[in-house]
Amino acid sequence: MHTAHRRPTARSSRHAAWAAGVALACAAVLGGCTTAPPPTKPAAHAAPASAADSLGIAFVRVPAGEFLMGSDESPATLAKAFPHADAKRLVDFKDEAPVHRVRLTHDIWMGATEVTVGQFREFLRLSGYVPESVRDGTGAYGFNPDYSPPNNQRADLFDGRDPRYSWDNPGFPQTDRHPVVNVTWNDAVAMARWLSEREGVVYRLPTEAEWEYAARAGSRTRFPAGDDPSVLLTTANTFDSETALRWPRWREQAGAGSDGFAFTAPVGSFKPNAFGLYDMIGNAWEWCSDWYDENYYAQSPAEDPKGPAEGTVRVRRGGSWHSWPLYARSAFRNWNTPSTRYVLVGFRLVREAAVAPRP
Ligand SMILES: [Ca+2]
Ligand SMILES: [Ca+2]
Repeated sequence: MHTAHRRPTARSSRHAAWAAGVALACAAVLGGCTTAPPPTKPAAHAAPASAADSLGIAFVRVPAGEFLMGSDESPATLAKAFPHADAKRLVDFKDEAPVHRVRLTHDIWMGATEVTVGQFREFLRLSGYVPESVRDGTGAYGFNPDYSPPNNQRADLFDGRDPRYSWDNPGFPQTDRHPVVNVTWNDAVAMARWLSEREGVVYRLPTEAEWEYAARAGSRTRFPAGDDPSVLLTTANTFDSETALRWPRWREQAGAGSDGFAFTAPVGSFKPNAFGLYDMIGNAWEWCSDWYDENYYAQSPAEDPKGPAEGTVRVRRGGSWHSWPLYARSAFRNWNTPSTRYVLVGFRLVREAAVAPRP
């Protein structure tokens, strides 16, 4: 499983790698207006705190700034904070180092929430776009109470890949206010491009650096609300005692109580972070625009890093409703191929703000 992490292959993902490892070891995420965000001069009267696009997606302004990206916590330190974690997992976070200073030179508008099922549905209706999981006929993944991960050779956590599962059916109830999942990186980019053409403003996925800066919102702790995994129970939707009822073998990895949601939560169910962003941690993983490179941090530019020029897998961030606290840390990096559709993975969009004149 660790080899798979170091050398991403066309179908590999860390999640699948963990699942395989766990299985072996255990035997193993309408309406609105068309108001365009104004140029973001940081004058008190100039820029509102939020705006909405034509699909009703609310965006909040994330100001330009600097932060320390990544983590260099040692396995020993992590072992103290996550005493139930397999020691082999704790050496697998070298890609989070070195901690390095990153400067983001432009304000951006970021989706206050993950893109919802309702917003994605409206995108499909207006654009005629067909999601990759439907177009290629192979479907997606889903929760099936009768599915037994350890007894399946693929060692996946969920049933699939099967045409009966899609963005519209991950096997558990989703309302239009839940984060859309089972959407590929390509689907997310298609939605951003369509919105860009429709509104004449650039929409895109966040870069990995923008994502972490936005998630941290000034924090340097493991999680935006602190270092102790218990903070997740009141601030994010992750793998908790409710989720563990369906996956009891990982009960020890779960949070020490319930966060109120066994599966996805309606977006915005928890308090926003200091930038006014909801669910950066947990609920649905969020696609980023970057290619993934485990060694990228050692060589990335200090200003507006955009990831390696090429790669085979795209970054996703933040953990999901099915992520253990260890994997819901602000610094944790994960990835999948651009055509991966999975029951835990969604996205949020960035709207590029007009650039204020430089002094
Ligand atoms: Ca939960
Ligand atoms: Ca999220």
